Amino acid sequence: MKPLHRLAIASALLTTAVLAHAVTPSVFFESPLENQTVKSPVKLVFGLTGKKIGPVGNMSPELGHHHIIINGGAIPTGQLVPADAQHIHFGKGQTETSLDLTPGDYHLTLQFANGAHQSYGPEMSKTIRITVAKP
Ligand SMILES: [Cu+2]
Repeated sequence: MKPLHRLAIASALLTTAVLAHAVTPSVFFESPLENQTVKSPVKLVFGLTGKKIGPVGNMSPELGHHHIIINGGAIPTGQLVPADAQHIHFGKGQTETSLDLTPGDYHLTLQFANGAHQSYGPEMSKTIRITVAKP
């Protein structure tokens, strides 16, 4: 094989590897699943790709922490995620939690936000519907 051909193949392989890693950042629920019926306390496991968990106060655009919004929805980009019973912050970098929920239907939103709790927007959120069964 001519050296130039070898270079072209190496370059093509490198391009493929780089494209494979250029994932769109997103969050998702590893559990529970969409439309799942669960029992309280509900164990939630958060998934994240394309960004990393970082400490509160670090404003790197690559970093942030999870939030759970109960029966709310995604927070617009740049807007502060409230801190109340409906909006739970995981500023210690937690990737799972357990929620006490009374029986009924819920929308749970996982929202990623930066080191100042400013939302990364709907693109970095995921909403699922679950039903909490009677004990
Ligand atoms: Cu926060």
